[in-house]
Amino acid sequence: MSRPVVWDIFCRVIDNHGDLGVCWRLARDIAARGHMARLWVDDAAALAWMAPDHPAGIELHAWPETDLAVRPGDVVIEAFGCELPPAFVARMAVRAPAPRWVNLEYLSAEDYVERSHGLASPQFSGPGAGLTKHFFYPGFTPRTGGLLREPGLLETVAGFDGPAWLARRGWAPRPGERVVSLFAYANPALPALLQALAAQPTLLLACPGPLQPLVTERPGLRTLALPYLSQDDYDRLLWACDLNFVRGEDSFVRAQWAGKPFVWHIYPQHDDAHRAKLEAFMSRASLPEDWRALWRGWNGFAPLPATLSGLAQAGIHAPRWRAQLAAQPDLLAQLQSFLGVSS
Ligand code: TRH
Repeated sequence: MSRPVVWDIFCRVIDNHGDLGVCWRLARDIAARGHMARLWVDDAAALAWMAPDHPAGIELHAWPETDLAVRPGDVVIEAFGCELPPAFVARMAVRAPAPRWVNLEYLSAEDYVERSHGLASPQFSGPGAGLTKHFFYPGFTPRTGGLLREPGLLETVAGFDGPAWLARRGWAPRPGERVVSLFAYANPALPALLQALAAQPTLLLACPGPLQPLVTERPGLRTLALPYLSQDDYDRLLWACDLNFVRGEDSFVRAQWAGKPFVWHIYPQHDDAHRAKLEAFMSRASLPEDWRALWRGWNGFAPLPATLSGLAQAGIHAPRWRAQLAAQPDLLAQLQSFLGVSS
């Protein structure tokens, strides 16, 4: 395929910020590699804080409610199973050559991901009859699609001066304080966590969300309520902190690239399906046992441990796990080779 390659990314915001967060990162990565990304989204409001600067190479569009006279791109990404507008699919079906059509799935460490990654779904009826959609699964092993990791990310993290950045933002810890970020869903374990954090002088930087108004200070624990940051600054926050509490999908991945200890608040599902997903990741990453106890406690599957006794070991584990992940090609590089799209 000759350059520049045009990628259409379709995103529906179900709830929270992960759907858009992942799609925006993908669009940025595409643009950074010299391609063109058109992001079609039904609710772009969060981009006001997540992405105040729009880099060249990205076009932002409202979700097309009616047919648009637009030629579909070389690649069409249907994010997280959002259903593409039928009129757009009809245009895909008459485009020559046909666009490559990919359903980008949610991230999981479960075994089914390796089995399902790359599967084809030929379309026998409807406006896309004749096209073939492929399922592309992000993941943590070589037989998955990998994780988004823009070129140069780890070098940037390595050269980052966290204390200076925190000081510039006005969020510097006092001497002897550790710095912890908190981004989470509603969580009844919050009081127990605050107590455990206070066992050692801690500055807790609370991101917007349901827990932010509930975070209270006590001896040993100072807190600051942060505003919503841009994705770039949120990344820097993760790199600057000694420990990060993250949630969902995108912040969870970015915490792994930060190479710092982190605790994942998994997106809760009604049937408790998230429990198997949590366990699958913990064993895939070979998390230290003490640290797993904290993860289970934070996710409501066990009482929260009274202390963060696994923190030191988690600090050794995190950069090793990052190095293991970094040995695999990143998600966009894998997508490109899967689709035969030049970079
Ligand atoms: O917001 P989330 O809980 O999103 C979730 C998950 O993706 C979940 O899997 C999905 O099913 C659900 O959405 C619909 O957490 P996540 O994935 O970390 O997304 C948050 C995004 O917001 C991420 O891109 C980081 C970004 N962010 C900022 O840019 N600035 C900030 O200050 C903060 C706190 C987050």
